[in-house]
Amino acid sequence: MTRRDPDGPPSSRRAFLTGAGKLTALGLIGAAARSVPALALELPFANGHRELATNFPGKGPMILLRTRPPLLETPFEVFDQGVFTPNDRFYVRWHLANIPTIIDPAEFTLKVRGHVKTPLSINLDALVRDFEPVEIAAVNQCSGNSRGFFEPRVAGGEWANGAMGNALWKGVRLKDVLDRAGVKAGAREVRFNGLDTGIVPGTPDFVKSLGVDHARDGEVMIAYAMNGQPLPLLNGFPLRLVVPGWYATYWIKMLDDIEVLETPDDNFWMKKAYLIPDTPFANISPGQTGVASVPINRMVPRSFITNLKAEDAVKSGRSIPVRGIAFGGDAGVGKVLLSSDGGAAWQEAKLGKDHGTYSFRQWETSIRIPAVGPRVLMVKAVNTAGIAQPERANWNGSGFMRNVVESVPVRAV
Ligand SMILES: Nc1nc2c(c(=O)[nH]1)N[C@H]1C(S)=C(S)[C@@H](COP(=O)(O)O)O[C@H]1N2
Ligand SMILES: [Mo]
Repeated sequence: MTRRDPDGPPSSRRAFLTGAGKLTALGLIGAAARSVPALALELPFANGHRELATNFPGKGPMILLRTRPPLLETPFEVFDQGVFTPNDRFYVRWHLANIPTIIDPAEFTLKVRGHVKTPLSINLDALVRDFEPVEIAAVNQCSGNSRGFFEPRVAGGEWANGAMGNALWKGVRLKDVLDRAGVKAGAREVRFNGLDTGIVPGTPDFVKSLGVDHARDGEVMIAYAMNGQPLPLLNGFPLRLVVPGWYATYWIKMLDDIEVLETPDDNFWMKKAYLIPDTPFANISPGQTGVASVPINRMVPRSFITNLKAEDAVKSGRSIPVRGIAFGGDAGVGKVLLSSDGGAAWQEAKLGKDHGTYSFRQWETSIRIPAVGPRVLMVKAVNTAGIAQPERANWNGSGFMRNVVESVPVRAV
């Protein structure tokens, strides 16, 4: 396929999307059938043995959690390589196994219907041509990122820390599309659906909703490009919702249907799944009952060391560079603090370029460990709203919203 300039005139932008469709001819089923991973790795928790898959369309080497529907984790070293996560290493998460393997961009339409004055059916050409393009850098993070580290352990996909990624998303404001349809007075929520469906009859379709004011905040967008390229099929080609600062469960992929609702959405994925305890950091004690729950929503701050990993040997008595990434959740990164003595003393790291409130932010500092022996490095982010990562891990039965201060035990030699 030829890569075209997404910033070019509408006809070339259309060609940009059209060209991308052909990539998908590879197909998902074929990829799964050929899935004979050659490499393996150990994630640092029980049952952490994983194979590395290299044969999913549009994807480089990815940690394989499940083939169908695909769950592919980003190998952690990718986060040391840049502030944006490359499309071919961006994690993948689907709930339902019927995922179109070929999408014809010329045939694709996005419907807007429900409690609106004028229902719309917009093709990709019109979406790109008729609405103002916008760009936003934002972290997409699965609610269950890092679930594998939960103690006591919980059911669900056992991700390490790679069910997240940062991209520069380009598309149109959801608000502009809703305004074109004309949301009627009395609208409560806006529901989003993609092209994927379940295989077993009666499987609830994967749909998610946002409050109408949130949907119209001017930040929520319908993205057609990611890091300057069409979305990979597995990340939602040709359109996905981007909900900056909110967990990725709302970021509906292969988005083809938007419905404005007059009543709160009581579908399975809003009322039964993706609920969190209504407590700070979604924290409860294991076994605790009777806690009210709410749909998962805003992200919380996190930070990671990316150039050192557990059990690495570092030289004592000299300056050692330490760097990593942080994000503020639904706010910017205020500061990043590093400890080289297990949390007794903290030093402020230097922050890298600011790509916007919802982006990863790189940080760097240096440490000097005086004597040989084991040492625990710790990193803590405080967001611009003053919320800091907790020093003790939060816990809930779904394994959501982990954001404890990360510890990296190293050996000074
Ligand atoms: N259509 C559709 N969109 C979806 C999902 C899905 O199963 N189907 N999963 C959601 C969840 S839970 C996550 S974590 C993100 C993952 O986005 P990614 O695969 O692009 O990384 O997609 C979201 N959007
Ligand atoms: Mo997710």
